[in-house]
Amino acid sequence: MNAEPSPFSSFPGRPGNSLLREWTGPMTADLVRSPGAFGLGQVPARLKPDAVTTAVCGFCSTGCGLKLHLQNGEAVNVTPDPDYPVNLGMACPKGWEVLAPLDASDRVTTPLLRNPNSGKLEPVSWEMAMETFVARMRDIQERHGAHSIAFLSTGQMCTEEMALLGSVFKFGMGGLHGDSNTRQCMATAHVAYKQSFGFDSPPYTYADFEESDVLVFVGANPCIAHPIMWQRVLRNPHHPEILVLDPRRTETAVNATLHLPLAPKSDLTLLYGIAAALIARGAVKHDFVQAHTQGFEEFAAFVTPFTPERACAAANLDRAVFDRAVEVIARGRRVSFWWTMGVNQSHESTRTAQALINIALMTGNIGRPGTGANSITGQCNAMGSRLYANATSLLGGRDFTKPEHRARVAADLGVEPSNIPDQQSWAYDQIIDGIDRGDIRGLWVIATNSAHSWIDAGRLDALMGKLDFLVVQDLYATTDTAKRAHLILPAAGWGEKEGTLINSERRIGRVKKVRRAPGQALSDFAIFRLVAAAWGCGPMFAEWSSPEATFQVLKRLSAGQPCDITGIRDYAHLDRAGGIQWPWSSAAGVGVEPATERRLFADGIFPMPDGRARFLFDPPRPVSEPTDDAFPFVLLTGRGTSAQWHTNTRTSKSEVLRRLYPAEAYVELNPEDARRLGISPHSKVTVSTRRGRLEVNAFVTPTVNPGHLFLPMHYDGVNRLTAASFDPHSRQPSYKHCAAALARV
Ligand SMILES: Nc1nc2c(c(=O)[nH]1)N[C@H]1C(S)=C(S)[C@@H](COP(=O)(O)OP(=O)(O)OC[C@H]3O[C@@H](n4cnc5c(=O)[nH]c(N)nc54)[C@H](O)[C@@H]3O)O[C@H]1N2
Ligand SMILES: Nc1nc2c(c(=O)[nH]1)N[C@H]1C(S)=C(S)[C@@H](COP(=O)(O)OP(=O)(O)OC[C@H]3O[C@@H](n4cnc5c(=O)[nH]c(N)nc54)[C@H](O)[C@@H]3O)O[C@H]1N2
Ligand code: SF4
Ligand SMILES: [Mo]
Repeated sequence: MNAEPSPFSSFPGRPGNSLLREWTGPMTADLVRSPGAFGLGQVPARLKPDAVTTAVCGFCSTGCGLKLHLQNGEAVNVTPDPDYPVNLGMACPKGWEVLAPLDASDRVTTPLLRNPNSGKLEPVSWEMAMETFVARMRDIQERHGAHSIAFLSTGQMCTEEMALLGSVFKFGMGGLHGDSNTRQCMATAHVAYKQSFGFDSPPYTYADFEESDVLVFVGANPCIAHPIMWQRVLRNPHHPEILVLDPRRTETAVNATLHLPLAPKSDLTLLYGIAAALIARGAVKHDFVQAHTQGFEEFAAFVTPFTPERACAAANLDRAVFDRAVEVIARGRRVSFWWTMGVNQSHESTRTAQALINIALMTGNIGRPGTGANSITGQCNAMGSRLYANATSLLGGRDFTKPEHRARVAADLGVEPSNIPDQQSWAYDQIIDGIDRGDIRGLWVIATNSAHSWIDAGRLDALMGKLDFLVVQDLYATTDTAKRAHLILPAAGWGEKEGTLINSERRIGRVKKVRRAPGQALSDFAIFRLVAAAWGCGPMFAEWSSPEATFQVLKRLSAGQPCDITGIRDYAHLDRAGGIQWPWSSAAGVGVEPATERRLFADGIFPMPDGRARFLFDPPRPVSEPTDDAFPFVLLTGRGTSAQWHTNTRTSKSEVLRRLYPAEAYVELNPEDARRLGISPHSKVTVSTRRGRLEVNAFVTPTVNPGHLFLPMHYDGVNRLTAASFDPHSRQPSYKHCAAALARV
């Protein structure tokens, strides 16, 4: 491997090394002892809890508060927290079952190294794992350059962990390219907000769900994907109008007052048409536009040709439905616009998100209760990864390319400015193209299952064979990605570690160690510390000694940024306050406590140098793969049930959740298409595209329109069908459009 003395020789990883002792280390210390206060009825004696603590859920970005019922310090049960401001005592099935994935029989409990002779993964010690990691990555760097190694990370670990990973990799290991699954998910919202507002700032608070008189959901299915946010909508006392723009008649669309079943990827044209019609109706709040925005006149001129006829033709909508939508938005006093993956995952997603932002700005629906252009995030810590992962943005929402930003971070961290890269990382797709060209030879994948979730996964699968060294850090060695690894690092999961997550409304909440990780699995935080020590850059991160110490480092880095959190004292403060939304600056003054629900831009001032939000727009573009005679269907993908999470590595481990979703993959198709093709319900069909084919069960339902197919993303092979196409600004994949064919088996 390496002819030089092992870099490991200076590694303090001998028996007794504190870094390696974590699996026997203490559990969350600040447990509230309240025996018998749970009202749980008859709990088996074996599981009788003796204490309770709280944490936020580790699945979706709603960030529900959970009560963890403990026996001898270990969580034995979970109930929703009635006192947490997010969920007010509610939880979805995944929240109730959040402990189940930890007990799975296929948890990986030691590092595993592939034996080059047998080709098998074999258990090794952490010392051996770290020695191999450092030697192989260093060797690749020596032969192919410092930037020939890369990481792909996640929106599903704690902020402290993400920040440590990005910092160790970029400041300590000399790497440049690192991105995460947040690219698949929130890159569009990040770029859209940054360009329009000056900073990646979702403006809302969940109270807005209850305070709107009009809610417009675009490409979002909260009934399935964010069920507790939807519960907040149901608590709205104002009998709100609910508009849903979705090609499918989703569970959310069924509950709307008006469903716009628009043609896939016609959003941009339709939203420009709606904007033009609102302007024509005189629905513009000129005072607000004049005082707080820039570029409205150009925008108004640009959208003028988007007549109702043109918008309805592009979106295949009835004129009456279009007119009604315009009227409802124009008349609304508190209109909120919510979007999720139907917008973010498109070939022109950034401009589509900004089309919504433009409508909110011009109608003055921002900064007031019940308003906003509101991107709903997906993963439990998507927001943390946007601000603090040090992957594509420099720590604290800064830019790697700005010398003053690098200088500030260098000073705050006490590292040499020259240690901070002065270039942007490649985006996820560019890292993968780099593997194809041979520019990326070593890849470290953390808490994401790329082999299943990346677009055009067949290509990625082939390219993984080109890597000299693939490291996968996960809870399980059984994921599609882990099966390809040369080295597997066993990670502790949610509930087995400490740290914080940031939810959709910018609320920072705590995760606690209420379970011991199995075997020698370590928290991601501890693994990154081990890597730093083994690499020889440990001293650079001396101050990052624990998650809570790291939180203090991140506070310092946030000072003066729009995401300032210097006013949050420590973890205990988060507990006491029921989570705290950013920003919360120390400038508020000693003893001043943050209000429970806070929205941004109440003063109309945006984080631009001139304080004004921008109207941004571009002409709509054609999709990359239109349908044709051979592939006549549009293939849509997304979430199938509230019990399935992404690639199903975690949710499939719960017996309860398994009963709540179909065991076998299925495709939703319209009865008309089924009749035409002679497909009977529940029969086997193949869905094929130019890239692959998949055999699934037919689920015949009028909720999808004729000519459309919907595949839930949770089953193997879905992304072998999808076509790699990206938004040019955010480089987010367009998962929800490609041409497909359907046939009986
Ligand atoms: N149960 C469960 N919940 C989850 C997740 C999960 O895996 N399972 N994942 C979490 C994550 S990371 C995310 S990002 C969110 C995603 O949450 P959502 O975005 O709400 O979920 P999706 O089903 O991916 O997509 C939403 C809708 O977009 C529609 N759509 C497709 N194409 C178009 C289009 O061209 N225009 C419009 N307007 N709509 C279109 C689809 O029909 C779909 O109903 O969910 C989070 N919550
Ligand atoms: N066709 C299609 N594809 C899609 C989408 C779509 O709508 N359609 N949506 C996209 C979106 S929005 C997203 S967010 C992605 C999600 O895609 P992925 O991130 O690939 O999906 P997950 O199944 O959540 O993978 C997370 C992995 O991390 C592991 N893990 C969980 N917790 C921890 C932890 O604490 N530490 C470590 N080290 N590992 C952990 C899990 O076991 C799992 O293997 O999928 C994208 N792919
Ligand atoms: S809605 Fe999201 S955060 Fe709340 S319990 Fe369900 S998965 Fe967890
Ligand atoms: Mo996502």
